Amino acid sequence: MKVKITDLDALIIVDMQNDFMPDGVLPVKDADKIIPRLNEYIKMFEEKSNPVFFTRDWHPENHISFKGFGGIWPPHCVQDTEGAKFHKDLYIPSDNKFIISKGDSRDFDAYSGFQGTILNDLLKERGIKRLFVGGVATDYCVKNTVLGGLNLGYQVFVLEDGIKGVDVNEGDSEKALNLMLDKGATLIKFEDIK
Ligand code: VGL
Ligand code: ZN
Repeated sequence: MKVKITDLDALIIVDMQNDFMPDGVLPVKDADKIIPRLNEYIKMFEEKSNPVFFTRDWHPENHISFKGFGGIWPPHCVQDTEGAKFHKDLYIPSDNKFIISKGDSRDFDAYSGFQGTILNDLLKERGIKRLFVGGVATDYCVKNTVLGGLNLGYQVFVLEDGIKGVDVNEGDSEKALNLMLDKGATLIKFEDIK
């Protein structure tokens, strides 16, 4: 399947932060391996003057998703820490890019880039109808961002060569992908885009 990028399209790169990298506190296996491919997508969208959105987990240090504060996760992506920064090799365009912080208040967690953010408003303002989503983790924030986009009426493409999952339970990422596809998302890879 070939997909032509038009001005209705936006790229969403989910949570490519140090804490989710293989040597981070909440490691996603091989998360760093998708960076070169994600950079190719980012440069392609930049060249075509399409917007690129970077979501990031941006938690206070006593966030409810953390063990000891009611959650299941080790403390991760605490605001203004090294672990919350994007991986140093991730290419961030200087123009037409947006950083979307989520999970930034203590009592509210957000796996979806749409939850509690202005992402949908920014997309609507720009007339965006189709989303291309990559990043981590397939079974948490990618999944929920994709489902959120579908629910809001966007056509959503999942970058199959640009996602990695945490798989707390074996098969979680595969299940998550199947759910996204069931709900109407389409899998694509870099070669499918022109
Ligand atoms: C995520 C677990 C906890 C993610 C965020 O970005 O997928 N996973 N917080
Ligand atoms: Zn989190």
